[in-house]
Order: sequence, then C-alpha cells, then structure tokens
Amino acid sequence: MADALLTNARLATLDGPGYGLIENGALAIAGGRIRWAGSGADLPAEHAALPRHDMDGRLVTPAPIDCHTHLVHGGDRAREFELRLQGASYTEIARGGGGILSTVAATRAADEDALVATALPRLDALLAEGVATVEVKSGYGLDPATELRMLRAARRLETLRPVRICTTFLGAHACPPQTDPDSYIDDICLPTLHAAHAEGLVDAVDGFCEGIGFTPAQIARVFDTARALNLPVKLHAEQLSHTGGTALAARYNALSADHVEYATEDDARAMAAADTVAVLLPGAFYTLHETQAPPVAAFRAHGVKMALATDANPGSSPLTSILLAMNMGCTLFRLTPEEALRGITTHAAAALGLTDCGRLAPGLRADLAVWNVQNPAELAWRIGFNPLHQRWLNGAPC
Ligand code: DI6
Ligand code: FE
Repeated sequence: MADALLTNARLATLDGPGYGLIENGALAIAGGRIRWAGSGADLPAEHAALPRHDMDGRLVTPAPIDCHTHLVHGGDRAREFELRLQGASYTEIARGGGGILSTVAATRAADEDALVATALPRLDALLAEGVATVEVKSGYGLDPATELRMLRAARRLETLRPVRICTTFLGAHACPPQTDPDSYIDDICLPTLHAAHAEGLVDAVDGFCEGIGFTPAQIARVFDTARALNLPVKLHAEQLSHTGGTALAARYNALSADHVEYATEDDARAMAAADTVAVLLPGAFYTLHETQAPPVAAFRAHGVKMALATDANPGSSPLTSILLAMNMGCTLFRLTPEEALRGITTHAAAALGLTDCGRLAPGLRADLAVWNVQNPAELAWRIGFNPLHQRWLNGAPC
C-alpha cells in the first residue's frame, strides 16, 4: 500500500458542492488512502516528507467508476446492427430469438478462459481512460453453470489487471426459449442466485423489468431472495416502456434504477425518498435511436442522484468509453459537465453502494485520474479524444 504526496495539482475533489476545485493543490496518501487534500500552501508538516510527485499543474479527479456494464459475454452482435439499420427494431429482434438470447447462445458456448480473454480488451479500453472500478453483470447464461462461469470470469479480471470489480447477478435478464417466465424465476434464477452467493460471487442483484423482460411481480420475487441473503438490489427499469420497475426498485430501497428513460415525476419522487440513484445510460439511448430522454429536470428538482455509465454490452450499447458516456450525457440528456463528472465518480460510487471512493477526501481510497486538461469541463467536451495522463489505484500509479 503506497505512500505519496501529489504536489502542484489542480484538484477537482467533488467533495461538497460544485467541482470542489483547489488550485496549486496537494494530496497526501498513506497506506493507499487519501490522508489530506488541500492547497499546497497549507500542507501539514506531518505529510511533507512523503515521496513527492509533481503534477505540473494537471487536473486530478477521483478515478472514474463504470457502475453498469455487461463486459463479460461471448460473441458479437454486429449482424443485428446491420438488421436495425435496415429497419428492424431492438424489440422485434429480441422477440424473434435474437438480441439478448443470441448472446446467451454464444456465452453458453464459451469456457471461462474465453470469457476472460474476450472481456480483457474491453476492460483495457475502460482503464485507458482512467477507470478504477468496474461493475460487471451476469445475465447471458440463464442457466446455473453459465451464470456462475460469467461471475467467476468477472472476478478473475481483478487478478489480471489493476482494477476493482463489483459483480452483479442478473439472472432475471431474459427468459430462455421454451420456458415459462415464472418457472424460470423459481426453478432456475433463484437457485442460481443462492449458488452464486454461496460461492461469494455476488455483490448486488439486478433484473430487467420490461415487456421483453420480467414483470414487477416476477422481479419482486428475485428482490425478496436478495433481501433474505442481505444483498443490495438494482434494476433495469423503464428503458423501453413504463412498467413500474422504478417504483418497485424504490420500494426495495434499491441502490439504483438504471436507464429510466420512461420514468415519471412520481418515480423521481419515490427514488429521491429511497435514495435510489438514477443511472443514465446514453450509449443505449443513442444506439437504439431512442427519442424519449430520461426526466433529468424531475431528477434535479427532487434531488435524485444521477450517475452515468457505459452499459457496455454487445447489443444495445457497444460502448467502452466512459468519456464518451459523459459527452453523450451532456449532449443527449443535457447534463452539465459537472453533473457528468459527478455521475462517473461520486454518484457512480453510490450506485454501487461504495462509500470508500468517488471523491478526493481523507479516508477514501486514493484511486485517482490525472488529466492533461486545465478545466474539468474539457473531460465531457471532446469526442474521441483521451486526455488521460496517469491512473492511480490504491495510492500507486499504474
Ligand atoms: N438492457 C440493456 O441495455 C442491456 N440489458 C438490458 O436489460 C442490453 C442487453 C443486450 O441487448 O444484450
Ligand atoms: Fe444494462
């Protein structure tokens, strides 16, 4: 666990309102944790002897957190991209046995090594933009063996790269062919959740509440099991239509409700009361030519925390750039660049239930991104440009 002193930095602490900018800042790290952050002129003498790293005036932010991905999967869906360009809709392709189910077939056919090997380049793309924590979901197995294999593959990524992985069980993602959804939940999904939890593979439980997914009543059974196992829940809710998923998520004090394009003002109110984060996924909105934007004004008015993530998946969001997710959040959803930065740091941490990262504050992990920019708004402004200078994990550059 590293000790270090960053000097001559422009700090965007995100601790308190606004960017929390500190000019000529210094950041003291001991044992991989932030001990002190402030103006270099005020540096307490006790930190002065730490090994120094001159930031040359660069911007230092908390390292980005990608709080919603489907990074582990087999196969690709480029063919469906072509079909959609010829006029087929995402829902039509799904109902025809393509979509999620085509990735299920490819994932079932891949062994753990293959799942790891194909996920690594996608993970590396995220790390190249400074990402330090990545959430990875199961949900392309829909049988016990493959769901567990996906989660084991996700956990293995952490042993192969300097990154923190949070695993989410998404057994209720789609119903396997020729299966009744209620029996799928009771006979396959819930026993698989128990098995995955027993193996220590589950940090949170998710579901897809949608016309082409599961009903609120079916998701509630999954959430009841999660609650009995003491696992936090989150939900893909109101992505393609309004089905009541957000209200259900709030009722179960979910960490987050994700997508939420079709959420209403009442949903925003319920989310605020439950402190459920709205995870906005502009990559899916963009890919599916969606026209209904999430109710950002209502989220702001009711004080709902908004996070941003890639939703990296082979179908609706083949996106592995957290910086482009920020740009899309601003351009497509009209977030401010400040909301976008908070959305991939402080609020992304909240969406994962993490209290030890996402801000530059004493006691938190020293997971940092050092950028070749002056103004934090530059991070969301550019398209297809990566200004990362250095990524720090647990107090060490990597
Ligand atoms: N919504 C999504 O955006 C992903 N899953 C979900 O429920 C996409 C899944 C896919 O198309 O493969
Ligand atoms: Fe998703």
